[in-house]
Amino acid sequence: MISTSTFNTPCTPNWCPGCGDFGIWSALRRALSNLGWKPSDFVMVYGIGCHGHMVNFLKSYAFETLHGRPIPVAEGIKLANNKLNVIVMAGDGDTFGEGTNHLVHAARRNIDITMILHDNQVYGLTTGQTAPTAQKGFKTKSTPYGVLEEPVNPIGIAVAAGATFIARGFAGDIPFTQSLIEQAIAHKGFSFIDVFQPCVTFNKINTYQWFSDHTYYLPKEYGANDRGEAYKKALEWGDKIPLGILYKEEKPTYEDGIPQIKDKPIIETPLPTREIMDAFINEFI
Ligand SMILES: Cc1ncc(C[n+]2csc(CCOP(=O)(O)OP(=O)(O)O)c2C)c(N)n1
Ligand code: SF4
Ligand SMILES: [Mg+2]
Repeated sequence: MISTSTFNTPCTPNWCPGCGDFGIWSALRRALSNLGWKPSDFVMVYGIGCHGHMVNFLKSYAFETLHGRPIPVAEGIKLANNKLNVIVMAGDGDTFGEGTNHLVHAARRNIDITMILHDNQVYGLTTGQTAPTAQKGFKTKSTPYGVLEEPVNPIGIAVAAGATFIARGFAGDIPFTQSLIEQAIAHKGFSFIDVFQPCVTFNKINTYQWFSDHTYYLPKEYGANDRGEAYKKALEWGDKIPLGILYKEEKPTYEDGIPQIKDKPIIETPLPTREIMDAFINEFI
């Protein structure tokens, strides 16, 4: 175990006081410290949103991508160097307003990356518009009369797409979320954690109190090994929203199926010889 301060940078977080992003940041630093990782042992890949500001506050290799595109960038990094541990931080707008397809394909591919969704049911960075996860009737500056559509169901999508580790955490319970992050990282394959992350500035409905009142922890007897049961859990909402590991399955990863990276990663494979390169280039001259 190493100190959580190992992952600090000279920058002080500029999230609004009380933002749930602080809880996720703390949970992640504690998990990394428990794993004994150094900042050079992993790559963080961020989307664009308040969550993405973490690129400045967490010391590691990192890439802040385009809005909606952290997953494909993370997949590219993993395939270029499959020895690296890759963690994606994404917003709910980021993931489901733009780029839902990336989640679906990463899940069915079972590529070995960990994804942590900052689920605040709103667009935080752009000052409070409706996110696809927002509940029906939620009033924001982009839907002043209330949202008309049904919200997307992040867990339901992950279950249907074939993710092999699916969990839900809460930024208000840091030790619990830390434990989920540790288990997700330890899992071989695509792991997805939907973390309820109160946006104290733009979402006055789904507050810390609201989440505390409306969630429960899955009991030990819940096996987390039946995709059908996990889907039933994904549909639980309202007064009874489950937290914990909803589904887990051991399965070969996408990388396991690529013989070219079986012995060493692509970055350690020598480039094609000069002659081959020249012949290729000459075709275009
Ligand atoms: C391609 C593209 N589309 C839209 C935007 C504008 N934009 C930036 S952040 C954001 C929404 C952020 O919401 P979310 O992903 O939920 O992150 P949060 O700020 O809540 O953490 C939008 C629409 C952008 N930067 N790039
Ligand atoms: S706007 Fe919301 S999500 Fe963004 S930093 Fe403030 S509280 Fe957090
Ligand atoms: Mg959001």
